[in-house]
Amino acid sequence: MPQKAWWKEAAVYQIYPASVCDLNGDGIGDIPGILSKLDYLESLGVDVVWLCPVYESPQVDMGYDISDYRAIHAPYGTVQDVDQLIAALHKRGMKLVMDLVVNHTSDQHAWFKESRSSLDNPKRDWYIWRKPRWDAEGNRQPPNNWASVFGGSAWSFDEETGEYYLHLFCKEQPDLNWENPDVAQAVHDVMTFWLDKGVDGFRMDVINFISKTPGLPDAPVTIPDQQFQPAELHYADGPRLHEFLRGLRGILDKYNAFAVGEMPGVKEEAEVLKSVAEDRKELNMIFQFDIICLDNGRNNKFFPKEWSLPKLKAIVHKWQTCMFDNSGWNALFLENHDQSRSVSRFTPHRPENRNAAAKMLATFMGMQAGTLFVYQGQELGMANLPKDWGIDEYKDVETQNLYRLALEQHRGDPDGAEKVMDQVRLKARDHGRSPMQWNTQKHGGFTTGTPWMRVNEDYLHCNAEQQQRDPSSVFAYWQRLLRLRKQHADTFVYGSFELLAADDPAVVCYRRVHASAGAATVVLNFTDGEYAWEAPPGVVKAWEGARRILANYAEPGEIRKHSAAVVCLRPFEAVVLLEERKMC
Ligand code: TEU
Ligand code: CA
Repeated sequence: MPQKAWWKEAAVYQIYPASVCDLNGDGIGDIPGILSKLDYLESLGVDVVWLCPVYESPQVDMGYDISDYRAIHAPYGTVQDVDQLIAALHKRGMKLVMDLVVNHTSDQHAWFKESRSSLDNPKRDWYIWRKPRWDAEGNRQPPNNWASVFGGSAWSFDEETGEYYLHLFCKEQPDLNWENPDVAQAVHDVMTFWLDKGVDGFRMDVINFISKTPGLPDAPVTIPDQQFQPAELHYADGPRLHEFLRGLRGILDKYNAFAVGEMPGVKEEAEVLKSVAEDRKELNMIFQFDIICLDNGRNNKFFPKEWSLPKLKAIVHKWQTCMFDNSGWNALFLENHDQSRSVSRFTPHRPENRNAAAKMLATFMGMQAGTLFVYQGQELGMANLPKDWGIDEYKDVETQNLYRLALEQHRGDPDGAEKVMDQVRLKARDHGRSPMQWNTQKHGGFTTGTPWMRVNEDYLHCNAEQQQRDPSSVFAYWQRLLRLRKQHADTFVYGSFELLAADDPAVVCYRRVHASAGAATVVLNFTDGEYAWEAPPGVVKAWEGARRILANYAEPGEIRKHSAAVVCLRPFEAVVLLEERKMC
């Protein structure tokens, strides 16, 4: 049985500050706007708010390029506004988690400006500088073949000092050199600054990228038709990662603060456990990427990849049982600001079944063991941007870069442009970044000005105000789900996990079992059609006898008995059946 902790039972609501609520009419969401929505968050039933970066930033990558860790990006507000947010959340018994982006800074950060100013500047070694390589023709080349996550080389040349600097993301996001102990110290100081203000913890951006393979060797060539190669092998989970994480933990422990690490590219159980197993004293949990990379194809995410339900189930089973058996903990998420909307991506549906699909996905994730992360708008079943929007509506630097790269790679294919656009429509980060849809007023009530990004036109029938009034809405379903999870925490938070019907192509079925509190069975139809499911006998018994504590259809479904019992599931039907133990 996992040890109990507040953060295991918590539901975290992720906020993308630019897109929540614009209170002063400049078209950009702001912290006062967030403050005006705390009643809404409290009524949803979440416990923690994770605020994406609000620090001073040139906004090349929407605030993930920070130029001052102790100042707030002016359009979002001031440090005093954050103080107020902390106080207002604490007054409600809620907590605030800030984003900590310390693999890299902005190139406009004072540290980098100093670093690039001369070869012997004391901050030179705070970033990763290397001399050029020269090819056989005498052309200057980057120091190695690593590709940036956003496409192209991970190195940029600095004319002034004649060296390249490393940037795993945009060229405006130079990587910090964690080999220099002053860098770790500076990061610890930033953490202390915010923890002293009362922040309850951090979500740590690409935190497993901070230790690189010494010598920065070339990555193996895995994409032969591309000059620069994926190099996670050399920068994800490097040799000193866990030493650095324990350093961060030292600061967190002084405040009993919480940490969730974002860790793209870690797939091995043993490696993940090093970061999250309780006795390791590193992080509370990490974001693991298996599910959200399920449909990313060759070369980059704008190439398609078929995925199947058994594959998805195998991933869930792997991480659910791994954490239970090894005193680790999962962070449960299907959406964030880097992903498209789950209802569009994982459950292609007819329009009339959209809400059922959104509720089914909520159930799928919400009944698993782990800390639950809800991304703004997910609680309304917000969907991807309309299909007829052109590439110009997509503002994200990753979308624009990878789109161009994918087009190049489809050179000569007359359908290339359309193929790439199909993937953009399915997976671009922009889908998760469009403004919140509050009501039926212009721009969905997000702003009285001109929104920085166009509001999804479906706000007229998908918005918070209508859903708050409607007991059959996706919002009301999430409210129930979050309440039930708390009420039956022994089963849903701490219980064991058992996957049934692992190979069924349409149904997800799992059981959560707690020795004394009881057991629950979750049945989910992942298809847009009716499905006659030959259910295992135990499930049939539960279906007939147990209490339906959560369901996305009002009336129970029918069971037909032929040779075996067949449960007739309706499109995207979701049912949670609870067998409570009788107390004697
Ligand atoms: O994301 C890290 C990351 O790996 C993403 O680039 C992700 O894989 C990709 O966007 C999926 O399409 C973090 C932040 O969450 C992201 O917003 C930042 O752009 C990135 O780091 C750089 O800070
Ligand atoms: Ca504003």
